[in-house]
Amino acid sequence: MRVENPRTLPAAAGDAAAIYFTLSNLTFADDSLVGASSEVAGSIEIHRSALIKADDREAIEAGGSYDYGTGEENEEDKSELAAEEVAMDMPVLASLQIKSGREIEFEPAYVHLMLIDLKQDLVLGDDFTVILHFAKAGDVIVDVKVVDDLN
Ligand SMILES: [Cu+2]
Repeated sequence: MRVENPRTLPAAAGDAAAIYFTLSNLTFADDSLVGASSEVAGSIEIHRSALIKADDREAIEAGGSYDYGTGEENEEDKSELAAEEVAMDMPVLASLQIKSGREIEFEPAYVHLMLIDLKQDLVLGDDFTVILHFAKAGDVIVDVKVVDDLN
């Protein structure tokens, strides 16, 4: 599994925060992200953005075969979308399939990991560790950076 550019926006202790990155399954097996954990949060959930068009939801849940492409959403300000996501009630996914050879972009208006009940402030310029749990690949340790611009 390869995780590129893991990032989040500044946030305050007690709040929630969304994490974004590019996930690539470089293994020869289909796999699933089944959860994540971090010392900075009470829990971490896999969220599907409520901003996603209803027609696309089924494809996402079927296993990372959804081609989100370069739709109109991408041209909007991602940081703004991320703030919107944190304020929303978002559907929780029990797991997210990623097929062998596939890449999934975790990004605003698509899917993200949500840090619930932050134990500390996330300060611009800081970084922190998140462990991604995969059904087959096991644990993958990720260093998430706190940025002011998600693009
Ligand atoms: Cu969320």
